[in-house]
Amino acid sequence: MRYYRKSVLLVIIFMFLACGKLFAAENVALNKPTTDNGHYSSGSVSYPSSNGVDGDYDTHWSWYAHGSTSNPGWFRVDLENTYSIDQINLSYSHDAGNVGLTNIYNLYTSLDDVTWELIHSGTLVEQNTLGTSNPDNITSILFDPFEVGRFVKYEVVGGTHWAGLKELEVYGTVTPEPVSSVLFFLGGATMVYHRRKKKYNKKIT
Ligand SMILES: [Ca+2]
Repeated sequence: MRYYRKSVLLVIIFMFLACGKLFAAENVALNKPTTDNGHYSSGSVSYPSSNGVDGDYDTHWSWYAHGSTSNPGWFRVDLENTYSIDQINLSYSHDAGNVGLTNIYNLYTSLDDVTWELIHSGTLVEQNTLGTSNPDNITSILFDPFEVGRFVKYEVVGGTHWAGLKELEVYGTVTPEPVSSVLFFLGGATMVYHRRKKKYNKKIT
């Protein structure tokens, strides 16, 4: 009976690990590789796409048409693994008090960095965030059911301000192995365990 209980406990632990539920929510886009279709750079001033995932709300990505509303401008992040994505946070704010200016945007996911699926569209509005409880103007987008992807792209397609973003944060869990594979593995491990136990019992009797 004791061995049976141990086996059941092992099964439960493996199932939790397979589902990624033992890990706390973390921003899986943080400091991951990025590319864009252009960013502003002049002398010592630069706003590369890496600024959009560096975890710092004081840095931002800005498209090369800095100061105009030409579109579309985009940057994408490689999560370096396939995730079940249940939340994306966008921090939109510029520092010059441009209250009311907007970015109309699309969010996409991709498994291969070639074929893209539109998962959300919206408008970010520059707010007067001084002295508010949301100083970084963070917009949270929830996905239920979750979206699956390895790459996430933020694309600005209109609005009254040049494309820019302080942070793109992605929350989710690594896409689990198919349940059939997990069960197959567990079944094999349990069989080996019981065979060894039987062999051992035979030896000592
Ligand atoms: Ca940043």
